[in-house]
Amino acid sequence: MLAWRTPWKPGSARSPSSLTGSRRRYRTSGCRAASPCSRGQAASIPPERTSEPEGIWPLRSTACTGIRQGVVRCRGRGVRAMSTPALRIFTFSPDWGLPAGGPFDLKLLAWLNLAGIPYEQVFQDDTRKGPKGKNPWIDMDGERLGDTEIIIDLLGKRFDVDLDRGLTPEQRALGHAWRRTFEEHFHQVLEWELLVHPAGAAYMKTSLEAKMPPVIGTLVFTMLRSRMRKQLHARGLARHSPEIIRMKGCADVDALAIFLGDRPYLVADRATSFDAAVFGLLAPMVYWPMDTPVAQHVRSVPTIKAYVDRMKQQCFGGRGVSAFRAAAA
Ligand SMILES: N[C@@H](CCC(=O)N[C@@H](CS)C(=O)NCC(=O)O)C(=O)O
Repeated sequence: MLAWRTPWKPGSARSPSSLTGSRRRYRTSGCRAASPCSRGQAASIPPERTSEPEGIWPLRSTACTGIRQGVVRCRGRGVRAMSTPALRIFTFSPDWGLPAGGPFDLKLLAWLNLAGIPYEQVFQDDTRKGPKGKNPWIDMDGERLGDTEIIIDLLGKRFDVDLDRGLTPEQRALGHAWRRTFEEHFHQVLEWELLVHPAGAAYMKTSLEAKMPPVIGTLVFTMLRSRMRKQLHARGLARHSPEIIRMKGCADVDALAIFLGDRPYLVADRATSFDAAVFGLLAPMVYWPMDTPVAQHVRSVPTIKAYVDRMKQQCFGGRGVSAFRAAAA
């Protein structure tokens, strides 16, 4: 069934972020639209204006022409095929058999695919280009927006999709706690293994040197590693010895494995937004080839490996990195 949606009005709850203020109408197929009573259940985060003054952000001229090969168009799976806002997702390049190398990229892409929202993926490895200096970010109707939690909240309202519809307050609270654990603590462990641990650092150095001119690649790696060390020291994790860091990371993984037990998903019998988040943070470690200690542990726990494989299959159809690269060519 098709339904005309009310046009966006500035300040309305459903309004995403369009700064154009146009009275455009969007058509959606209503099959997955949230029922009126379920709307607004998701935590509401006020939209932020993040667009740059005209002329400063050379989005089309730089991001697109510069990395035209890095554009993948993903059609929604049947939910919205009509006139939809132009939605571009800026992520790191694909790696490790995944459609993007960043955990928060994977979270957002998984959520979008589960929600059936069509988008265009643009590879952009330079986080400084994002509105918050972090990957990923989106561009929708000309407005750039960072932070996956805010993006998901806004897109959910804009497209009337709530993957967490029907969850009890307790399920939401539990999902929230797991998401925060992995995004705020486990993420630090992931970053430490990727850029500070010798095995991760060696991989990243080689990878950057292969992508960039010789001296530049080495320089970028050195700057990135130094910045990450400082960030992780400020946040606390890098003040510990490698052994303590390993134990802290493994503790998150073991707790999750015990909690999951035979459950296919975190808090429901279907994938929710919380699964998208936890999957995003675990997936790089499951599939990257480096033998860093926590990644090795993640891969060795059958419950976790099966959970991540299940989510990957469901969200990305089990495609390998060559498929993602080929789609972008
Ligand atoms: N809370 C943010 C976190 C994003 C984030 O931390 N992205 C990392 C990559 S995984 C990043 O861009 N780091 C670059 C930096 O901190 O300089 C979100 O949900 O999007």
